[in-house]
Amino acid sequence: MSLIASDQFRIVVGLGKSGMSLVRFLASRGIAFAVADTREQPPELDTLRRDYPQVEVRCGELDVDFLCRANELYVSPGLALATPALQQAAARGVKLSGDIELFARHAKAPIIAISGSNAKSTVTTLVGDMAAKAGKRVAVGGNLGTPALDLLADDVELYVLELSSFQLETTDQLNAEVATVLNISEDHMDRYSGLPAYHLAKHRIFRGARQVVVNRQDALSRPLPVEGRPCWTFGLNQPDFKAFGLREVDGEKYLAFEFQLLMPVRELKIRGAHNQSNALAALALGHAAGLSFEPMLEALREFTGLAHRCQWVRERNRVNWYDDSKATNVGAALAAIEGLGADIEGKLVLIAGGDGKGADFAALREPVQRFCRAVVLLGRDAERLAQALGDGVPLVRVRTLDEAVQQCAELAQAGDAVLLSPACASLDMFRNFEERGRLFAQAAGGLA
Ligand code: UMA
Ligand code: ADP
Repeated sequence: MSLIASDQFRIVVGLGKSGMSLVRFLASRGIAFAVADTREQPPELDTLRRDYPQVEVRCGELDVDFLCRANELYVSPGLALATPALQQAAARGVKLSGDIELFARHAKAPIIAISGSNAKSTVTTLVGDMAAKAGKRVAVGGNLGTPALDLLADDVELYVLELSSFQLETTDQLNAEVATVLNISEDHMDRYSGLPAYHLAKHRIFRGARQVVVNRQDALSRPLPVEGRPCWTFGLNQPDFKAFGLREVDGEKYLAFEFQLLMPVRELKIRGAHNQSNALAALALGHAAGLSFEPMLEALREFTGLAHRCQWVRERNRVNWYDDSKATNVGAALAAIEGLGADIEGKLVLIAGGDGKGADFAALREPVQRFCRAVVLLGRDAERLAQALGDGVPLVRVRTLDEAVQQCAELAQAGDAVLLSPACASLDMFRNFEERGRLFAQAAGGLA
C-alpha cells in the first residue's frame, strides 16, 4: 500500500489478534492502510508479512508524524488512549477509533452486547448457546474468542459480543439491539484514574441500544437514560414486571420470569449464587432478543461452565480442588470465595496473588477470614495482599505454583476445598490465566 497522506488512509495500531482482524477487514475491502506497534516483535508480525507483504509496518516507539498520515487510527484495546503519541495525533485532527466501532458500522444483524467486570464470558457463551438451540445462525466473540470483525458474514442472524471497557473506549455508537453491563467492581485500575472513569467507559455500551438489561442488585449497572427504551432486569431476589429472578415454592428454588416459574435451580450444572445470577442475565438478554424459553432452558440445563471459572479439578483425601484462575480481579475472587465457601462442609485453602493491576484488596479481608483456613500467597503483589488480609488467617508465602500446591495439600483437611482464585492477573508469572490454571491442575493432579 502506498503511503500517501489522504482522507482515506487508516493505520492499525497494535498487531495482536484484533489488529490482525482489522488488517483482514481493511484489505478485503480495498481500503489503504498501514500498521504500527510499539513492540519490536508484535505477535502477528510473521502472519502479516506472509499474507500481506505489501503492507507497511512500523515497529517500536510510535512516530506521531507517521500516525498523522492517517485520517483514522484503529487502536488496539491493549493500548491506553492516553498514550502520548495517540493523544498528539488526536490533537492534530486524527480520529481515534477501534475494531468494535468498525464492526458496528458494518453489522447487518442485531447485536447482543455484554460487558461488566465479571461473568462476561460465561453469560456471552450461554446466550450464544441459547440462540443456537433456538435455531439462529449466531456468531459469538469479541473480547472472548474470535475478534468481532472476523465474525462479520452476510448469513449471520444474531451477533453476541463480549466487550471490554478497553474496546468500548474506542466505540462511539454500537447501536446494539440489547446491551448490558452485568456488574461493576474495581478492575484495571492501572489504566483508569478511578472507578468513575472505568464506569464511564463500560457504559458506552448503551449508546444507541434499543433495549437494555439491568442488574437489580448493582445500581452501577443501570444506564442513566433508560426512559423510552425497554428495560429488562435480573437479580437473585423475586422478580416483578419485565424482571427475571428467583422464586421459592415448597422449599424448591426456581429461575423465574415475572410470576412464571421457568426451571428449578437444581437443574443447573453450574454452581453458586453468582452462576444463578448469570443464568438469569442470559435469560433476560435472550428474551429481549426474541428467543423463546424452551431452547434457552435446554441450553441452561446442558451448560457445564467454562474452563478456569470455579472448575472442579480433582478430589484427594476428601478435599476438592478448584481452578478459578480467571478470577483476575477482587470482585471475581469474592464471588468464588463466598459462593464456594458457603457450599462446602469445611473451609477453603485459597491460593491468591499475581499482578493486582493497582487494585485495593481490602474487600477480601472479611470473607477470607470467614471462609478460609489459610491463604497461600504468590506473585508480584503477594505482600500487598498480605497487608490487606491482616493476621486473622494464616498466610503462607511461596515462590512457585508447584510450591503453592504442595502447601495446600498439607494445609487442607477432609471436607475442605482448595481454590485457586488469585484476585490478580497472571502476567507477572505466566503467559495468561489459562496457563496458570493448566499448571495448577497439572500440579494438583500429580499429587500422590
Ligand atoms: N501492546 C503493546 N504495544 C502495542 C499493542 C499492544 O505493548 O502497540 C501490548 C499491551 O500490553 C497490550 C498487549 O500487548 O495489553 C495485548 O495487545 P494486543 O493488541 O496484542 O491484543 P489482542 O491480541 O488484539 O487482544 C485484544 C484483547 N486484549 C486486551 O484487551 C488486552 C483480547 O482480550 C481480545 O480477546 C482480543 O483483542 C480480540 O478482540 C484479552 C484480555 O485480556 C482476552 N482482555 C481484557 C480482559 O478480559 O480483562 C480486557
Ligand atoms: P469475565 O469474562 O467478565 O472475566 P467470566 O465468565 O470469565 O467473566 O468469569 C470470570 C470470573 O468471575 C470467574 O473467576 C468467576 O468465578 C467470576 N464470576 C462469575 N460470575 C460472576 C458474577 N455474577 N459476579 C461476580 N463474579 C463472577
